[in-house]
Amino acid sequence: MRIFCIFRCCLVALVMVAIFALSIPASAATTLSYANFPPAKTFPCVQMERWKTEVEKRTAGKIKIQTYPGSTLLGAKNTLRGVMAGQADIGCISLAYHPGVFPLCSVMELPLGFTSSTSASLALWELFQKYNPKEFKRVKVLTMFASAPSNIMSKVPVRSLADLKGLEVRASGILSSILDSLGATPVSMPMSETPESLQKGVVKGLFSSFEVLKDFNFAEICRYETETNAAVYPFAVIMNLRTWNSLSDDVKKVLTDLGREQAEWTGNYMDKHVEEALKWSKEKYGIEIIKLSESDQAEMSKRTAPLIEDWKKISSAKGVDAEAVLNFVESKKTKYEPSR
Ligand code: DTR
Repeated sequence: MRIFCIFRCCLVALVMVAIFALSIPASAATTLSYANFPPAKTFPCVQMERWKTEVEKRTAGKIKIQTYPGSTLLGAKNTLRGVMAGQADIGCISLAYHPGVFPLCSVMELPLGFTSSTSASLALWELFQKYNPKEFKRVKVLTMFASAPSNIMSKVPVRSLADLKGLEVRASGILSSILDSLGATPVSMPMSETPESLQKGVVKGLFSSFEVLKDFNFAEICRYETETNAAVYPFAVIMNLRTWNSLSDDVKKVLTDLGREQAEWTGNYMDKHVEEALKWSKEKYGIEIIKLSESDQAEMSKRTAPLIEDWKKISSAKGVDAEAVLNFVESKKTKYEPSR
């Protein structure tokens, strides 16, 4: 009887251990949070979801990414601080929302004549790789990319530079200075605040890449699209340093290997999406595409050129070898621009 009792106790204990062991996954995945400011269907968030899928696949389930689009974890202007402080492990930032903070990489906000997001994204990523600028020393940069070139989307037609005079147009960073030099009245704000400002009439238009016509449905309110093919907006995807240091070497390698690939993927996605968005906007809202006259285009180049000199002065004062950086970006532009 006693032996039977001991046997029964052992059996129960064994079953309990087995149940416990089965309930623990072989190795628990680490979940990382990723904050992004604009709505889910815009390009910074589309690239975020693609990055998440690739990371989860390539780390074979070791890493899970919890994404937070639409400023649900951190907003446009506090993502940089929030990631440094560990409120999110990863965040996507638009450099133009932080004037003066990125003296070297802000070169990409200048009117340098990039005509595609792909070429600008690759140039930006390689610029970062070459200089590893100290402006990013408090975070780990995972990838970078740039928007497509910026154009004016407005409620009233802008057929010439004269039409732009005094018009309130939304932009950010050096792109606001570009508008200023063209005679507009720039109103600086993150993209996430733009829909409301357009609705309320605080601004009469915006200066950004054309894919927002569809992704924010701006084509409904801004029926006039003036091609300026002006500067792009640079972005960085950053990680908290403590999070980065806690990752295993194989995971770090996956993330490192993905950096350039992700920049190129995002550029390609963006360039194709701009075309789709323009087609959609023409069909749905009959938008008008306006081209500036050659003399206005020449005037634009003349008026915006001093911004490059201003950037040289400002960045040199912060220890940047401005001339070398500009030459480097020019050489990448020549390498990656689609031949026309
Ligand atoms: N206009 C720039 C960049 C940008 C272009 N498309 C989107 C979509 C969502 C957010 C930002 C952007 C900017 O505001 O940063």
